[in-house]
Amino acid sequence: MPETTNVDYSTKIPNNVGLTDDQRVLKALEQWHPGYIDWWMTMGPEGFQTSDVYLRTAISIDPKGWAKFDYVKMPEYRWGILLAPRQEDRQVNFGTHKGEKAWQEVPGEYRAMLRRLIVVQGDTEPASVEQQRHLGKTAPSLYDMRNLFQVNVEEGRHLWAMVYLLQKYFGKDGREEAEGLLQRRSGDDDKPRMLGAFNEATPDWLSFFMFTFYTDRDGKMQLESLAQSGFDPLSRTCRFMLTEEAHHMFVGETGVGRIIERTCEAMKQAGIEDPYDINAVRKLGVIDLPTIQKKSNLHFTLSLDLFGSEVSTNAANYYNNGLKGRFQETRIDDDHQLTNSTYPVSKLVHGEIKKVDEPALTAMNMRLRDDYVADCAKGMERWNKVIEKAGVNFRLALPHVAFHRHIGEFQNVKASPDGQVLSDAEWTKKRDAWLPSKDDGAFIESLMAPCWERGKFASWISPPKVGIDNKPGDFEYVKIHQG
Ligand code: BYC
Repeated sequence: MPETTNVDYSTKIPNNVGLTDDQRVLKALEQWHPGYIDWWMTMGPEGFQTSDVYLRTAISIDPKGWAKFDYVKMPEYRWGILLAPRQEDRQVNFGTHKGEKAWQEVPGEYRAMLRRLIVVQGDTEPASVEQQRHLGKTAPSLYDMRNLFQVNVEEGRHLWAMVYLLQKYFGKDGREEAEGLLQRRSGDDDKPRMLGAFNEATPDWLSFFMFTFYTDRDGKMQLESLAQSGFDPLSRTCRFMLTEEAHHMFVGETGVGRIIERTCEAMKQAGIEDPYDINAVRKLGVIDLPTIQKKSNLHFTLSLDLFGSEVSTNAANYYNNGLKGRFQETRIDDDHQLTNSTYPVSKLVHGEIKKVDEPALTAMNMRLRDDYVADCAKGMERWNKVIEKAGVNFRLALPHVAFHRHIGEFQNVKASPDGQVLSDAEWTKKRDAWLPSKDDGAFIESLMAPCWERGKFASWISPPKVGIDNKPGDFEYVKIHQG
């Protein structure tokens, strides 16, 4: 079957890339498949591999009807290879090759760079599944459990998407990299995942929702930039992945929003006016707003690190060579080459944080991060609306980009959430007021008891406004059979 908008289900690996006519790649993927299943069974959602989960599966790349919903046992999910449709006249839209026809094969001189980008992207997908594998056991409802598993199977599919590119376009080294993606493990001392945030623990559901809000949103920004790539198969792959990514951020935003809503509601019912009366709020079995702020600080800053250094020659090369663009590159009104442009970058100058103009080409990561921060701020405003509507006197805020950083300009700086540079001792004294403390972790953990009855929700989270696929509130999103 040639490339099409419909997905060919006759092969073991559903696809719209004509795998039946591409026996070499089909064989390579079929050989990789058992290792993937083995990884899924050992590192995927723990304890629910035999449960029936109401999942959506991509069946087409037509935006109007791309998914179908049904009960599926996760190991039987049809992980497919789906690329957005090819645009015949697509060009390289930026960098020194601007105006050339988009590449259908890997340009020899950029092979190593492209492979690196694809491997880094690919590595994050299984990492997040590994980070979240224990969460099913403490799911606050069947609805949330189903959303967790939906996110997990789709991250699995995103791994397949990157592995397809490696197997199809990078020969022997591509096959080795595909193996490596199944070998590394989140948080492992000897063979960790590649990027910092993907080696952190996701110990509880508030972390999961913050992760899907902040870290999946980095995923969105990075995929948007790779979707601009002059290497057309990468662009098409990322464009389809973005369709699925939207739901992951929905899960994060509404998850945190529902926790906030429940906290405010419980405070109002109990007549608690002071959001900082943490002990009184916690006694109600809900998560106090200051702790939610600290969790937000943690996940936001870990995600900022994922943008790399503010000033980066890697990023300049990716752009110059037409491999990775800016967020919504084609909508920006400039020359798309940026040889003479500058961009303001936050830097530490004589002990003060200032904006300094840098060549726009080397400031690519900073620019993408600025777009990201603006997108996060909009989501946070929606959370603040929930608090405001409940009549609670509290506002969540994003910390300054110099706060709690491990990559780039501010990695050796100790700054407060409002951007004041502090001594190590001052910072350490305040740390637990700004980031989750051991006690905060223990309190949240104490709330993490499973709530698996149909239509029921844990004490600390409100029900969603609407069900998935418009299902009613008591729908059995997961039929639990624990093996
Ligand atoms: N941790 O010039 P620099 C997602 C390394 S999330 C560890 O500063 P560059 C998802 C860097 O690799 C999106 N190492 O940065 C979300 C380099 O190493 P080498 C994932 C780091 O290269 C949720 C060195 O430091 N996709 O999809 O301009 C669930 C100097 O690099 C980190 C991508 O990231 C870090 N945080 O930018 C599931 C897109 N930061 O080469 C999925 C592809 C930097 O010297 N990746 N380093 O050994 C990229 O575009 C770039 O690699 C980065 C780094 C933006 C990550």
